[in-house]
Amino acid sequence: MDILLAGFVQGTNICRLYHNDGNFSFSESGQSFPGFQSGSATWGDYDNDGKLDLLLNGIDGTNYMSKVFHNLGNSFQELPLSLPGILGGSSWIDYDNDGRLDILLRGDSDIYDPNGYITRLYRNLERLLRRLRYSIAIGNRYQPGHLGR
Ligand SMILES: [Ca+2]
Ligand SMILES: [Ca+2]
Repeated sequence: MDILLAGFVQGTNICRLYHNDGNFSFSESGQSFPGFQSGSATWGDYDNDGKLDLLLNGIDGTNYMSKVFHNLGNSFQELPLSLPGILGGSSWIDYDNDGRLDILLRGDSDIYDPNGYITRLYRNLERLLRRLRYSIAIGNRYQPGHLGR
């Protein structure tokens, strides 16, 4: 099993994938991912090709981000999605049980906006991730009118 290591290390945000070489030895894979902190990294095979893809969210130092990286086997390719960047957590979940992993984002999308705390579900339509027409409000920061963001 390999290791993904992310966070704030010696003044720098990192996100590094280490390959398990066996015998308790790991080597850096050389894969390039944006460094981030205050977020999450979750593996899931959204396109059911047998290779785990990567969902990242957090802050890269100045910007909030949420990104999906498609596993091509020997490399990863960022999908051209426009997911809102958030501080908080994200996860793969097949909420509609259609065999395709969907995305749940929950966290703060704008620290200066009192309505910035969001929970959104994105449905996986084949290779397209489409935001559902509703948001789920959680926590104390929910405000009416938040729906549809
Ligand atoms: Ca995959
Ligand atoms: Ca699904």
